Amino acid sequence: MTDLSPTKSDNFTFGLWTVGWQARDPFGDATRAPVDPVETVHRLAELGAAGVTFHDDDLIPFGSDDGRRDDHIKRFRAALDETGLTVPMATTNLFTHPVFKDGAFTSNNRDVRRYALRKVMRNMDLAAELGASTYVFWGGREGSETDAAKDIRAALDRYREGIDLLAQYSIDRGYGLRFAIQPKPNEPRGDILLPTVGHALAFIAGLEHHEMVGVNPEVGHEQMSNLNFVHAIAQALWAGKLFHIDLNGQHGPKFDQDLVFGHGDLLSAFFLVDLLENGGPGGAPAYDGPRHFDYKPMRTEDMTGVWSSAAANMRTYLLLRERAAAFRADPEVQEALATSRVAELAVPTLADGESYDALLADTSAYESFDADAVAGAGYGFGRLDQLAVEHVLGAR
Ligand code: GLT
Ligand code: MN
Repeated sequence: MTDLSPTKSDNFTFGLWTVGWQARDPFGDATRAPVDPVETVHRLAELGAAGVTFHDDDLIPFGSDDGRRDDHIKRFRAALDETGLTVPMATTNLFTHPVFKDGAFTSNNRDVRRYALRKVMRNMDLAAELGASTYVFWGGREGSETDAAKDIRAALDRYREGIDLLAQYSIDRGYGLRFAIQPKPNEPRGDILLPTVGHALAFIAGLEHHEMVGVNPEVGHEQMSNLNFVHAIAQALWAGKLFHIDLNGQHGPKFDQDLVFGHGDLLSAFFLVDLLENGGPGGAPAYDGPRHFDYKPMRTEDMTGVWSSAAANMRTYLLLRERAAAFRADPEVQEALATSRVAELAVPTLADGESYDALLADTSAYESFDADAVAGAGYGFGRLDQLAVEHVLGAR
């Protein structure tokens, strides 16, 4: 087995809010004490992570005056310098303070929308200063509980207005940030705008600076809608829009579990890693950005469990990467892939320069095509699936 100690070249990153989650839930109080971001940086560095990400309020408690703000930033910077950890991504907390109870960019209250934009701009300044290249937008409060109270078309106009303005701000200030919109179907709102990767991609196409906006899909968020996360990532890659990714685990459609990566739908996690690392069945260019873990250590755990769960995310990813490499290298898998005609899908359906007239003239395509005979042949997908399962289980 290959070495499974994470190194900076694996490009694993964590949000401050992940290991720092105090495990408050709608039914119970915190089970853990706050964690100093400086400690998080040191711990993550010791564990082999490459970077750390944050919401403005994770680093600088909401309401801090300028002096306190500077102190928090100075201490954080010093920890980054000491450890060599980077800040590849930052984001804004537009959901915790009650002022955002009806959303931020899409609140019915215009003053809240203006305040939200200012809050983002302020943290974009800091993100750029710390060298971030990606800015995430998770609109957890952008939504509604009742269709009586929200004009969804107007909300989408305001969402677009907000992202357009902030994109222009990044361009004018020379920040070079790329924006990544993070979909989620529900929770905390009853229904959230831009609920899936597909919705987000469609929204992005209508933005003024659409070229600098992509998606930040999260495993559990798509799976909450019973959608196939690997398909979502493949479509985002296909569209050139996978700007960032949030890895975690989820057991099907229920509340957002934010489990350790792989501790949910393990087979999907395997195929995801295979796609990111090897391009999946198509062998197309893979993702080369941070492998960002957006998980929550279980509420039952103490701090020992917090740091071991952080390590577990990286170890599980590396195990799956090793398993995916073994799967791709297995001659029997290669033979099964050929039997299943997987590579044939990459061949255009019409020949180079062939017109529909030529297709109409090709009697082998229709008149003499034996549909019943072709229908009778199996594709062997079950054998491939079993080979994948055996590789995941370490049986091959
Ligand atoms: C929050 C949410 C995550 C998002 C974060 C980014 S915040 O924890 O549950 O899915 O990635 O704002
Ligand atoms: Mn989540």
